[in-house]
Amino acid sequence: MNKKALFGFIALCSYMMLTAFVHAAETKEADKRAEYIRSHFAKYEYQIPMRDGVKLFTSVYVPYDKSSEYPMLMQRTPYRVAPYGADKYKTKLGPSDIFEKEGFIFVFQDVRGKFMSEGEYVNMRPQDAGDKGGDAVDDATDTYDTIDWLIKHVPNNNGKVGMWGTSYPGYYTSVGAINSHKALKAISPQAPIANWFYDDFHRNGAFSTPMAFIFFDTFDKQREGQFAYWPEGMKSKTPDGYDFFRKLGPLSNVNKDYFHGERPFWNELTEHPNYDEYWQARNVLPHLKNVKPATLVVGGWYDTEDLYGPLATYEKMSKGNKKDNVHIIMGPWYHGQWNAKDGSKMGEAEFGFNTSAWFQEHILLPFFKHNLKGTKA
Ligand code: PG9
Repeated sequence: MNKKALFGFIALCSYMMLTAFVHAAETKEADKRAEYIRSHFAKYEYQIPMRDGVKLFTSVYVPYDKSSEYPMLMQRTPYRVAPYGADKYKTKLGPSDIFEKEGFIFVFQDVRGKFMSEGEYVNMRPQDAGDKGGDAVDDATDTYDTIDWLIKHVPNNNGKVGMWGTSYPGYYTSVGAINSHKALKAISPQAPIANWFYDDFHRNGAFSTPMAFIFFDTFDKQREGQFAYWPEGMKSKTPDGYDFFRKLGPLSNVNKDYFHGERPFWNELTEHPNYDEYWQARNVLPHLKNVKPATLVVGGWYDTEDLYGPLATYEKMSKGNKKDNVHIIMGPWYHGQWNAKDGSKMGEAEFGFNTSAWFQEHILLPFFKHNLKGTKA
């Protein structure tokens, strides 16, 4: 073997050993975090009744330590609160382990019509229960009813609730601020969907076929009752997405060849190609005024899914408010990277420090501690 080949071989072996070492260290750290959660939190599962009788499945993790009462940090999500079963634990509860060690009660809820919750799912449900009155429901009333039940039933809570969530869960966080429950003291809508026509599905008016096709293949599969598994998507016939969508032909071929009319929201998307009343009814921004909870909107300048949402949400919430309780932080992040382990770079661009860890430790955790525990900001 000549010198050049030998050097290359040594370099390759060194790289593979380093990668294996880093992977082993990360796995060890993840196992340690999961073990901390299992040994420090009791898990409860509830079916919480809404005002119309529909029950929403909710997992709650309560610190075993009873030396003080704890605020609740809640996520309402359409993406599953798995694992299900009081003996099966999540391996992460907060954005990072400093939230679990700080001490909160962590709440995760399947939103109406999704997974183990009852009811009918409506994408970006129009927020109109307030106009209808009585036991009319929408995502805001479900949030209100959930919080009201939690503070009355969850052991050792201090009567204060925070919400956080990214993307679609970010939308459910924003909605919590509509006619909000008085116990909801702090919300952090992160890359929240605000107006779906502009957020994920159109760029300068052009429909994002791949985003919608791939997402609704599984997300919009209709269900017969509650289930815990993520629906299986169709098997791709090619690894080349560009080639697949190029050969797809007219949009009508999606139902003809793939969905066969069985994805209702896909049908609605394609029946409303322009920003008409259908989309306007799903725009949550007009409802985000007189926001009472302290609010920290989060977004990433390199977010290719929801950059519109955080900027529009902040503008609407802050302009519509008399109090100075709405703030925003934008960073050099892709979609959700602010809650990831590594925020030190974006492709070739190095930032010189871990921006995500800095955000979690110096911005998000102090925000919730101050507003939910009264800690000095
Ligand atoms: N807003 C993100 C998304 C939703 C639907 C399709 C594509 C992206 C998200 O919730 O992740």
